[in-house]
Amino acid sequence: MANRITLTQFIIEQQRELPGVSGTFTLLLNDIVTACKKISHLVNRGDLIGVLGSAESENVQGEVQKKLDIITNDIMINALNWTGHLSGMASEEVDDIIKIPGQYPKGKYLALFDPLDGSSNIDVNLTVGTIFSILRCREGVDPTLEDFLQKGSDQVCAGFVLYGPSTMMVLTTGHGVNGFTLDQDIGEFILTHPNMTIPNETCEFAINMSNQRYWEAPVQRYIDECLQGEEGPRGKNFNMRWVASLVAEVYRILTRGGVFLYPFDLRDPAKPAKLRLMYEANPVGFIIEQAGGACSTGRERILDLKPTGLHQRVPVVLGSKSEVERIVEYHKAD
Ligand code: AFP
Repeated sequence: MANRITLTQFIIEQQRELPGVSGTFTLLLNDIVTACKKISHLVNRGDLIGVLGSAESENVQGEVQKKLDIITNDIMINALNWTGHLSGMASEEVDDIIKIPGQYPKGKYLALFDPLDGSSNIDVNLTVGTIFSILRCREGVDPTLEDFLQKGSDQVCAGFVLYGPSTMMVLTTGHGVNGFTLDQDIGEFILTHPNMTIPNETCEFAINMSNQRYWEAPVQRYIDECLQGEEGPRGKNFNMRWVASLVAEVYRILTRGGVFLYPFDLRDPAKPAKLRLMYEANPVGFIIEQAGGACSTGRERILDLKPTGLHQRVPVVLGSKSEVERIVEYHKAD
């Protein structure tokens, strides 16, 4: 008990080792932590405080919003817009970039977030999460869209908070991946999962099989070989999982390996895939790579993509390195 390291202590100690660090980043991260603790409380209280169910509105992407999508978006914005650490924000729930109100100072970072990922799970009491990505920005300016459209490899920090049986934050600043569990009694995230590393070999895949008829040949081939098990070319049996909550899938892969695919599909030519690059694929891609895994569209490394829009969608294949490399090989051979 005496040696428990809090998230704040961990970040301060990590930042001390870096030259020229001002401490602003630690403060920004604390703002995010505060917002996520509030969200954790609401998710946990659920119907007792009437926050479940549909808001009967649509977000910018035409998806039906849950009440909690709107509430959590407001929590994130209101926790971050006044502190002076950010120059701007972007959210899954908001069409344009979110400006810092004129009365507040502007900082040197941009925050992008999905305030409640997996929110279609909220009414069935399954795991949901908040995903965030931090980028650098020209200090003190009103950022333009172009300032946000940075490659995933330029992220300063990425993380997600998992509202599951326990509330956890998984974080990288480019020096490995660490997991922290919220101690509800003292209201602090405690380092419980240092140096998270993805096992390279795996026998588990995650994909929404109901979309099978829309997949391209390389993904059909990969999944077909997994399904053939011991009798097929892989010579081993595979297990399958699909939570429909990216944070839960990524957390499982961080702890016991596996591969997750939300691949390119032919359902709707306007949507090459489902997941969003800037506040879903990039942050989880950074985390996965920092934990020794890989993250690709099937054809390109996700973190190398030059974004073209705030809400751009990308195919995602992530997880244990050898499996992702195999899927990339199948795409090359196609
Ligand atoms: P929601 O936030 O709308 O529930 O979407 C969650 C998500 O973006 C991601 O977390 C899941 O991996 C994926 O969608 C699940 O998609 P399907 O519902 O098509 O399986």
